[in-house]
Amino acid sequence: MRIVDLRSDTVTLPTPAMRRAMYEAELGDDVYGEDPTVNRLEEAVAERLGKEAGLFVVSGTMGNLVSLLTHCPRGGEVILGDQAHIFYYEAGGISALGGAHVHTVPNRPDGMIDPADVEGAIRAPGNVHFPRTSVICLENTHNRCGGAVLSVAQMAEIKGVAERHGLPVHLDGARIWNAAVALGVSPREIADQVDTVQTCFSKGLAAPVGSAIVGSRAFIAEARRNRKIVGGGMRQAGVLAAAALVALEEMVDRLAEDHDNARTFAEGLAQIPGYDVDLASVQSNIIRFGLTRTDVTAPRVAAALTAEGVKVNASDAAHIRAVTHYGIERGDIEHALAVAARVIESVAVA
Ligand code: TLP
Repeated sequence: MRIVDLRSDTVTLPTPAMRRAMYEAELGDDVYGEDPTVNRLEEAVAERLGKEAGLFVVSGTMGNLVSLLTHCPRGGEVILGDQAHIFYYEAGGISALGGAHVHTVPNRPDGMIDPADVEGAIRAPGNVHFPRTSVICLENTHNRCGGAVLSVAQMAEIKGVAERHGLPVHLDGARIWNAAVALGVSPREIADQVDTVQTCFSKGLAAPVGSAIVGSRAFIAEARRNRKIVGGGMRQAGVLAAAALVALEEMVDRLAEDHDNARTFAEGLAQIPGYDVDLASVQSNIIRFGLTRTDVTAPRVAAALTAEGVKVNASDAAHIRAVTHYGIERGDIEHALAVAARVIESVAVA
């Protein structure tokens, strides 16, 4: 059976250039700061995002965790959207391991959190009853909001609130590269609106493993210590950083193809009776869609599509997520649409 795997851009396999770079990578012990390839990657990502320093970490989850351990003392408060990946999908790590107190504000469908809500969530300093607000988090592109892209102006509004209260802003920029391509701005312009960024090489950029945190030199020095605490000090990690360097150098511009494929898939799906697609919400490589059929749930349709080789995930009872990525071609999208048309006709009532 032909398989079209649209579950996530995390399923991407490394390119031939990545495999070669991994084989040939110059290595050393990174806990001693002696892996030249890791050092090169950390400098490259910091430079691209306009920050003083970078730190290579195992995963996006570890990048967000280490960043928030660094921003937020135990009992300190993290303000973030109620649809944030950090809130939803990171196993509560910032509370379990960091003792952070989480304060959510509603995410709008466009991925934004209302600046007035954020301002209202910030605790008055000096009142002994309150936890102390430590950091505000944004996410761009926004995973659970269907890959929605925050504009630089939207991010600047949150930055303005944070500055008035002397607070830092952390960006979960797992897909900051998609955001930059979708907005037609440099990734640095996005990163300029925040103090620290976590970004992934293993999503649309197709590296097998790895993320980075960027920020000021002092922040990264402290984050390096926190990475050690969570067991993330790696040794000859240059084998992984080598692939991430290729990802940065060769895989950013092609994200536009993934965005085009996502749009084609969404437009095709919108033509098929039974699927409910808000085309305006499809802004990058993620398509989050619902159903107009009321007799079946999203998990049931997702399972039926998957059984026919079009692998997708249900994100809740009413929504399915499809993600385009390196390795998915226009022909795969056409095939997936044909399967989608067949499946929605034939899927049985639960
Ligand atoms: N997201 C994964 C799953 O965890 C849901 C996916 O398939 O989309 N921030 C954002 C915005 C993410 O989308 C992800 C991964 C992460 C952080 C965590 O990255 P990893 O998987 O490397 O820990």
